[in-house]
Amino acid sequence: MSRRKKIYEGKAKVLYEGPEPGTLIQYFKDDATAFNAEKHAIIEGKGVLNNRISEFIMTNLNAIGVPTHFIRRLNMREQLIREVEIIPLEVVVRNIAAGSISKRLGIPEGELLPRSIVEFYFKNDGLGDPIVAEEHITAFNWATTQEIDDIMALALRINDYLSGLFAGVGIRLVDFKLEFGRLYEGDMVRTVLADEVSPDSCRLWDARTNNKLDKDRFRQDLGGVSEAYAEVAQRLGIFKDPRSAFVEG
Ligand code: AIR
Ligand code: ASP
Repeated sequence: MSRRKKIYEGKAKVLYEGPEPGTLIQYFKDDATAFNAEKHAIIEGKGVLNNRISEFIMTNLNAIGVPTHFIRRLNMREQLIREVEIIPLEVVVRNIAAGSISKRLGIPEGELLPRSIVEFYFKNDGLGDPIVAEEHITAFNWATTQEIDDIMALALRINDYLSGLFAGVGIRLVDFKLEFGRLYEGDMVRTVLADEVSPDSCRLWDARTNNKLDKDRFRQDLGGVSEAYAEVAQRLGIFKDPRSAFVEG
């Protein structure tokens, strides 16, 4: 990594100044954190896998007309993205009960939800990303009513597309987290998908065995984290030779 300017460092990624105004470089680290960073580890190769998986998903979403911040992958750990103003929400879409909804509402893990549910969390590490209602979002000006409508529509389209994409490779998309940003183009503002879509931000279960192929392997100390991520990448057809997932270059 060179002397280029660091714009932001998160738990699993770093953002650097991009080559042109309005662009940034998103670097994927091997760091994994959970439970508001109380738990931390380095998972060798995770950054490389998430870079490739997120590239694949963002490229496919762009192709079906979902606007994203993704421009192109630069190398094994970096991608060129458009600079956006991140909307301070974590948008979670759920198809099957797991994680916090099971805990909060007592719905057994694995139960199919009556319909897909979209939830909003206030993106604030200090507060542990609390769940919020649209009332809070608009009252505190985190997003406008129009932006909430756009986010809802995009989140459900992304859910439909990704559910099918994963089903096609024998994986159930249990739930996932999205982040959106404001893309300023002249005097226009557009809501676009930002951040990443990867096994760090999704729950992915093998359709046959219900084996977890996502970050819950780390959260629950199940082991085989990078192997599970590599399995997801391989099933999506990202690597012809799965061993190449672990070769950097
Ligand atoms: N998520 C939420 N915050 C950070 C992440 N990665 C993702 C989880 C899970 C979904 O959002 O990985 O796929 C719902 O998480 P939870 O903990 O609310 O059940
Ligand atoms: N990565 C977040 C944290 O550090 C949340 C999670 O994915 O569990 O707490």
